[in-house]
Amino acid sequence: MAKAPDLFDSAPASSKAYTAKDIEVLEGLEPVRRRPGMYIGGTDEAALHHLAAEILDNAMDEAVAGFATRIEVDLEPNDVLTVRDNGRGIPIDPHPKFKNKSALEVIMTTLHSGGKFGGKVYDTSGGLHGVGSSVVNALSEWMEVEVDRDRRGHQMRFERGKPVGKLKDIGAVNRRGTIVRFHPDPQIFKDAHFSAARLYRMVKSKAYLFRGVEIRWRCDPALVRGETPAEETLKFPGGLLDFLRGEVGAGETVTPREFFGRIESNGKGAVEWAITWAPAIEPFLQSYCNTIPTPQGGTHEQGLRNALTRALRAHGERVNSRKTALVTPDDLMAQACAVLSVFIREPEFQGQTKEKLSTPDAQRLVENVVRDHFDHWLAENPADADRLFNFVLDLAEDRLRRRQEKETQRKSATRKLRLPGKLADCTKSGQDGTEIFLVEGDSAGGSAKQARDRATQAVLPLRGKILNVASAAAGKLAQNQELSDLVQALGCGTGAKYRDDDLRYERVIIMTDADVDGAHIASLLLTFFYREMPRLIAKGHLHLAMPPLYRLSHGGTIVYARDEADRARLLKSAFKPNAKVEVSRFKGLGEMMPAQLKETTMRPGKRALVRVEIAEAEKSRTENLVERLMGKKPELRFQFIQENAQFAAAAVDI
Ligand code: 1YM
Repeated sequence: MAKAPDLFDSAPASSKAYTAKDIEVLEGLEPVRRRPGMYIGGTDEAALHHLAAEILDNAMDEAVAGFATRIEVDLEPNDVLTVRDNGRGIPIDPHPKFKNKSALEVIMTTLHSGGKFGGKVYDTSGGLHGVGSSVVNALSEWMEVEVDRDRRGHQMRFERGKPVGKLKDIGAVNRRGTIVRFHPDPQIFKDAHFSAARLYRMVKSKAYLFRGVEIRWRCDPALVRGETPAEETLKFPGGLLDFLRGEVGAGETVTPREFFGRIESNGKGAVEWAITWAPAIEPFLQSYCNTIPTPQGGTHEQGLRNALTRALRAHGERVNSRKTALVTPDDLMAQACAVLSVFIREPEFQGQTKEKLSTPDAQRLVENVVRDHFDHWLAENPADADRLFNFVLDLAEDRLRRRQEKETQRKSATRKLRLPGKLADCTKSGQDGTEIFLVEGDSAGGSAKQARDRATQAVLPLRGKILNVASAAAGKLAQNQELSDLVQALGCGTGAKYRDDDLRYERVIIMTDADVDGAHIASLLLTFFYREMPRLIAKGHLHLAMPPLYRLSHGGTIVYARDEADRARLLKSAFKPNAKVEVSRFKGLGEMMPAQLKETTMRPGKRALVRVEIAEAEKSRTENLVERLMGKKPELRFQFIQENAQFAAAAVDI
């Protein structure tokens, strides 16, 4: 039998013969049947396929160690699986510690740590792996093992982990190797069945991962579906490169040649990889350690990412791109299709499912080897190197652009968050069709919040008399809570910094009580807008709401009057003469029912709004009036009152 080439120059397995005393016995198989989840991660379909993987891995170990060249996997009906290899055959000599037992029996009926067994070169020890054949035996309804060694055949049968009879000598054979045939225990795996497709995929990946092996796949024709063949011989002399080409197919790639490499005997371990960049294909990175899949990545993947990034950056610096530093491992891998396989001694796996490689040496190993090869690859193919560098740089720039956009979105979101807490904002954003009501006091604010149309109407309650900006010192404005809330809610800035585009509402509506205090607050607000946001007024945004002062009712008729004159007019026009009309006076907006407030003052179409304007011709007169009435000099105010005392009633009616 031709020996598969050793992976290592210094491989010890070929020189070190197995002796039964090397076996370290730990415990029987009862714990496995009691808590299968602890050993194979569960009792579902995935766990069931773990059994298959375990046996297949043992055969692969024998191939990778250089003793087997061929493996056969045969799926029969009723979930019976056979795996055979042409390796040395599991040892069968009597075990010194267990007088009447063969090594095979001890191996199959005791839990042991895989690595301790006879110093296998690349056993798959670690985590779920390596606990090996005995766990599969424990969880099988029956298992038959045939060992062909030294030209004689031997058979042994087990049921639920226990031997049924002794090791049988079946006579002379001219083959060599191990055959394991088993049926998973339906008591353990209640509804689980082998999937031909899944097993085929597993088997095929093993063939890609180790070019020194030929795997014959066979499956009962009744079990095959779709693309799974009933029979196939799997051998891939191109290894991972064959795999990559199979996956990428004729898809367009950034560089015509793949980056592929393999180093097999540096004394520390073996590494093989195949990578291409294919923009139209779903990217992937599949990694393996000793042919065991490591879907959670780990140190070997880290080594690959680092090596590729460092080499590509070095290329970027050589061609003098100032943007080299932008390129990260994520950018490089974002559109990569990559397969990575390492072979190391005594690997350690991490994580709940033991699917992540944690051996630190694996990172160094991969990083050094791949860095070296990628440097050469880039230097030898300068056109490809440029294409790849520019491709990855584009991805990096896209990423940064997206981050920038996200950042601006986040910033505008927090700007919105910094709106004053008292503001009940509308849900619609932007000026179009939205309005904000500036309301006097929290209780009126409460009614207004209930009366509003949430989609388009915002309400900002202002507490008490706001600061008179015409008489206050400049610094006071910034310190005043009510006014800074107002400025923030409007979003448009003040003074020279006013920007009409930033105003968050189309209409700003001052809504105060229809009394003297309300008028005062309205005039303070008008003064504020006039001084701090004159363009807001000029653009026609500022309005005064006209809440009623009286409610007149008789029979089913209810009308609202804005002031005394309105009341007198409505008493005559809305009711029959001499009707006993009930007249009530609102003390403030807060007294009105939300429904009343909505109908009389807030609902577009029904309400009366007064737009505040400063007529061009009146400009100097307005400035003069504001200065006199609201300015710093009380004597001007006193003079105005003296001159206008006879118009006092009208002055209230702003
Ligand atoms: C279809 C499954 O298990 N083959 C297999 C297993 C072993 C050997 C050869 C083997 C290994 C060694 C020496 C060694 C196993 N050996 C052990 C133990 N195929 C399958 N083929 N001689 C034979 O590693 O030194 C466990 S499995 F315990 F001997 F190490």
